[in-house]
Formats: sequence, C-alpha cells, structure tokens
Amino acid sequence: MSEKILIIGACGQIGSELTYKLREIYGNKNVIASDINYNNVDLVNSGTFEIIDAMDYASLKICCEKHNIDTVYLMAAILSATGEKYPMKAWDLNMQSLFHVLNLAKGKAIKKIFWPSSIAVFGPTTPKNNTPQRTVMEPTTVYGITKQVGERWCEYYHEKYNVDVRSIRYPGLISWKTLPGGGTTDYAVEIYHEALKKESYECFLSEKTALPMMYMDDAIDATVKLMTAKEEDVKIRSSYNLAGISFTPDEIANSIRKEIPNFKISYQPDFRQSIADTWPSSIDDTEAQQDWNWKHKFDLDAITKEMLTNLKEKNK
Ligand code: AKB
Repeated sequence: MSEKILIIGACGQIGSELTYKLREIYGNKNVIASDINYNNVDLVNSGTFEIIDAMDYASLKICCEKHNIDTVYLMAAILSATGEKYPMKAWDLNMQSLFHVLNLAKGKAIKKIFWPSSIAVFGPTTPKNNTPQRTVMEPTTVYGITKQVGERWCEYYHEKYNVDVRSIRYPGLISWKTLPGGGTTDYAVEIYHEALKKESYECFLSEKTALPMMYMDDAIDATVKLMTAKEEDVKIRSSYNLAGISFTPDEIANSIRKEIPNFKISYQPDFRQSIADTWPSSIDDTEAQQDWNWKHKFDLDAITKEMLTNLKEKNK
C-alpha cells in the first residue's frame, strides 16, 4: 500500500508546490491537502482538501485517523517579518502546531514528520559566510527563536521517543506559482512580478545585502530526497543546512536586465533590513550532500529565465 500523506498549510508558497509534487509521486488520492481557509482555489480544486487549524490538536488527530495518514508535512507557519508584528501569534502557531504533530507521532497516530526550519535560526553572532551546520545560534527574531527551539524539540522527540522527524533549514525560496507571505526574503519573488508589470522595483533591502536563496524546484527536490532517504542515513534530527545560491538585490537586478534591459531598481530599506543583517550570506551544506546526496541545480540566471518565462505565461 502506498504512503498516505497529509500536508498542513498546503495553500502557502511551499505547501502548494509540495502538494503538486507529492501527488505526482504518490498519486492524487494518497495526498491530502489542508489549510485554515480556501485561499488557493487551484490547489483546493486539485484533489482532496480539508479545512484544518494547525493549532487544533483534536481536528488534526481526527483527520489523520479518517485518512489513515502515515506522514505529515507541517508547512503552516508565521514567517520572519509578520512574526515581528505579531510575536505571540507567531510563537503560538509555530510552536503549538509542531508539538501537535510531534505528539501525534509519539502516540503512534502517524509514522513520519517533515517540519521546515530556516536560516532564521542563525543570528548576528553566527559566522556569516559559509555558515556551518553546527555553530553559534542566537536568533533575534521571534520566527528564528521558534525555529531554533523547534529544532531542539525535534531532536529531543527523536532521541527520547524514536519519532522519525526530518527537517531542512530553508533559505529564501523563489517561485512563480504561489506568492510568499510575510518573509524577509520575499523581495526576491516580488522583484520578478514588478519587473514584468512596470520594469522597475523599489526594494525593501539595501543594494549589497547578500542572502542564501534557492529556486523552489530545488527546495522541493531536497525535501523529497530527505523524506525518501533511508532512516539510518538521516543523521541530523534537528535540521539540515541547505545551500542553493547567494545573491544581493543588485545582483538579481543585473540578472533581470539580461532579459529586460530597461529594468530599474531603487532602494528603500525598512524594518526587514535589520532582520536580513543578522542572517548568513551563504551556507555550508556538506552534511546534506554527504548524508542524502543533495546538490542544487538552479543558478541565478537560470532562476531569472524560469521566473520571467513562467510568470509571462501565467499572466496571459
Ligand atoms: C523568511 O524570509 O522569513 C523566510 C525564511 C528565510 O525562512 N523566507
């Protein structure tokens, strides 16, 4: 029998693409999508969909029992920028939802969990370049704190209760199907939309702010690789560093100019600059490469081509 999967937060930027990919792999009927509302009509109409509040343990449990779920992908979260506006809401959602799925696995209601962490676990005292897997972690955002604490709990549940939980520290993710919401790296998606609409973009980060980034296809590929790896090969049960590429707003603008020569960028840094300033510029992901054969495919110019071509087609 094929694995039965529940995706919580399926309408979001990563959740939606993960749902489509997992349905391709495991078959439509084996992948249940869920979210707190019907926000993403295409996704909702693409297969079985359940309304679930990730903070409601009872409805999560009922849904897992009803569909005989083996594996949960918990993609619901409040990201870095929104988290600074609503700190307690971010703490409550990000932590409660994680405890709920960890406890479902501890009680044997499900067998396996994917939970995303982030480069936001790092902070101003972390080495900025080629940030190692194990290093100083003093995050300054609520989102970063929830991810760092969450990582500790994942490892704890694995050690104490043998819960098969797997995680990746995602960098900023670039995709054209669904918009991101409430993150510090969101500019790297918005810029492509605005480039096509107006041939110009006002960036909320400064010209030389380098951040780790990745094309969504690579991120989904990494997620599937980690989740299908043999249990004994998954040696890190907090969360794996994952590197794609790193670039500044200035460099992405230059890449866009290769396709749209008149594209102009201006800079108006806001509160998100002080978040970005505490994050790494680049990541060392040697352990993901060694443990489950990870390697990214898309460089900046390839991402630019994909984004502009697909968005143009979508907007027709
Ligand atoms: C954010 O900017 O908050 C997220 C992240 C890097 O986790 N995209």
